[in-house]
Amino acid sequence: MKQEEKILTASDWIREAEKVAVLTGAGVSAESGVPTFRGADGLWKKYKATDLATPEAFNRNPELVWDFYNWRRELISKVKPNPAHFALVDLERKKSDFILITQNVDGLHQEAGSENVLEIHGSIWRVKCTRCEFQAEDRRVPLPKLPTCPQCGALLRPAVVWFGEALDFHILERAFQASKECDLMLVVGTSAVVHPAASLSLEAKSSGARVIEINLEETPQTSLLDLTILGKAGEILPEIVKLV
Ligand code: BJW
Ligand code: ZN
Repeated sequence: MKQEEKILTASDWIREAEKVAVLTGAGVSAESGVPTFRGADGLWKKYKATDLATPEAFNRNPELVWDFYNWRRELISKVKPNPAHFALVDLERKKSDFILITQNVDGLHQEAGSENVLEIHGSIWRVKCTRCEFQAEDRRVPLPKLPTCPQCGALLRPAVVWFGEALDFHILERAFQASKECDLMLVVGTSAVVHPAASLSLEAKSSGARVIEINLEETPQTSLLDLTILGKAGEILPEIVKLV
């Protein structure tokens, strides 16, 4: 199928669908200037981003991990949502039953204007205590070097989900429910290797939904999904949504 044909097919399918779910990953924010996790841009100093996103790394060296998160907070505070984020805002306005499930922690979907958003890997703009239940939004850039809990004095950490940690049960349940119930899922800018997020598209597919993938390259799920459109999310998504 030619690219224009794929874009027409995608917009037809979205128009026909009653319930639309979107799953996004780091590729959606790449055109805003936020580095992705895997691939050439995914490096930070001499460490891999994915090696720093673990509880073990934080226990071993909280200062290094906080440096990484402060660097990202500063970077994200300076960037703006891109046409991919805005196209998803338009799509939400066009569809009465719409949910956006994001693995991103940058908050750019909400900044663009998306409303029904599930942040399954947490938010870089929240902190939580390593000892008590304290959790709060904190947008200071930079944060104090090793921030401490206002309630108990213990070390604070970013309120994000690291490897080996459980996702919030209620958020994950809603994400699986939406994936089961949707008629159409758009999977945008994710390498589809991190679970359980990567299982959501498979859940949608096995529950009978059409699943469309938009990515710069094929992923391990490409052959299992209904349609893959290769290209930049910031170019493809506006073209599709315009036709819905
Ligand atoms: C573009 C583009 C453009 C670029 N346009 N496209 C089953 C099998 C095997 C392993 C597991 C399994 N189930 C669980 C696991 C273990 C693990 C896991 O999945 N490991 C795999 C890597 C093998 N999962 C976990 O540990 C999860 N927890 C868990 O399972 O807990 C179980 C448990 C239960 C009960 C008690 C205790 C435990 C947690 C996973 C948390 C992931 N966390 C991170 C960090 C978040 C915080 C932060 O941001 O700092 O989440 S890691 C990182 O990966 C981040 C991302 O959200 C996530 C996914 O990455 P994403 O978004 O796909 O980005 P990239 O960089 O990989 O890909 C970008 C894509 O965009 C590429 O494809 C590009 O081509 C594309 N692209 N520019 C369109 N312009
Ligand atoms: Zn505390």
